Amino acid sequence: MSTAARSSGPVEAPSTAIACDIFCAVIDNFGDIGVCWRLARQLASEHGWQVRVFVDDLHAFQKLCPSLALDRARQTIGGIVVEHWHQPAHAGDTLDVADVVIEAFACELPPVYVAAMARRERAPVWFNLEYLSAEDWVADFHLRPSPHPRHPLTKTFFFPGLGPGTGGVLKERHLDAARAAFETSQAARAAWWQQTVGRAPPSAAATVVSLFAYENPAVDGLLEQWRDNAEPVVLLVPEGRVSGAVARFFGLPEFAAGKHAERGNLSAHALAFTSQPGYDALLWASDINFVRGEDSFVRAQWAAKPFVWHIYPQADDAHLPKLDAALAHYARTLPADARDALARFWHAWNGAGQPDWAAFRRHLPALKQRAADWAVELAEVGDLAGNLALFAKTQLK
Ligand code: TRH
Repeated sequence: MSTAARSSGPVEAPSTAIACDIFCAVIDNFGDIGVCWRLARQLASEHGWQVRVFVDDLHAFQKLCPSLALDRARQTIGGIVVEHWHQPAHAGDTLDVADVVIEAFACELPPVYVAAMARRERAPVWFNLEYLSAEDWVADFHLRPSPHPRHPLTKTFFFPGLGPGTGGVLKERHLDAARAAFETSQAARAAWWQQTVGRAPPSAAATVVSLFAYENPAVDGLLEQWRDNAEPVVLLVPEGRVSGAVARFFGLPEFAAGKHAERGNLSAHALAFTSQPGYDALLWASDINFVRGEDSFVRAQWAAKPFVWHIYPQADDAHLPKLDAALAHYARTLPADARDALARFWHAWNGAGQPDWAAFRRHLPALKQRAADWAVELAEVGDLAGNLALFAKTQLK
């Protein structure tokens, strides 16, 4: 274990704790740093590791971690050292190589750092943490070693996934208890509504929908269907890429945090982008969650509510088989008609056809039950941070 002088992790003493460096290059959006920060916090708080995060975009990071200072090259947040990483050469002020090195999403490590890894008396455990995919091939490639072409180092591919034999997805130990505490406390929910939109919770007849998505041509038709819905729909929209379309629908110049608009049976609130724990509460407060990318997609599964996924679009529609692979897991035990309605709705939300809210809504009881059952099934794959920590420890022995 590292005996280097680092700021201590919150659980174990610095001299015994495993030191871990996570390198994160933000491609766009929030998922890259969202996943890395969640992993960092879990490795520190649940496994007692001393974690350092190298990240090249503090602005994206600050959105989901408001206490981050934008002007500091190095800072410590909740026991985790955050380095503003100036790619590609920068590797921290001191070349202090960790026991475990995580290269997130195939970002390239600084060559000077890799050379220092090779010089280290004991080679670090080196992971390439991949993007999440529910496809079957993932289990075959998970934990495959890849020897470095020049240095005596081996990189291990760590594949998140939704099925057995994969690395699983991130899930904090306290998460289910926190969700249950929120869901069973009328006072907590009332306080959340008051704080978030300045109102009491909507009536039980209303359907509460959270909407986190990329720009999406299907949203216009869906807003119309919600406007014309027989029962009230309360829409909660964190400020972002879909906000422009919502503003246009209501004839507003923008739909910025704090704004509220109504048409027919649709009542919409624009929310400020919150911290990651704040986003979980939004998912728990809603009946149906529209999520995107990777990390919010996972959080919606732990929220155990029906959800609709806007997958990150890739060139040549490479994302479509991934969408279907996720559906194959998630919808596996649904009755055929509910499964078809869900698949049609997800496909429409991702560019194929028009979303049919009435058809989706008709199957809500089955979708709710499946969402709850799926959260239990998915937990059986094990939490990603725990799976990674366990593998690293076997290598460090
Ligand atoms: O922001 P994203 O679209 O990120 C994507 C994906 O990660 C994708 O795989 C990757 O290739 C691409 O970026 C470059 O969606 P994602 O993954 O859901 O990340 C959003 C993060 O923001 C997640 O950690 C939840 C968090 N969040 C908050 O903390 N507060 C909020 O108010 C909201 C709306 C989100």
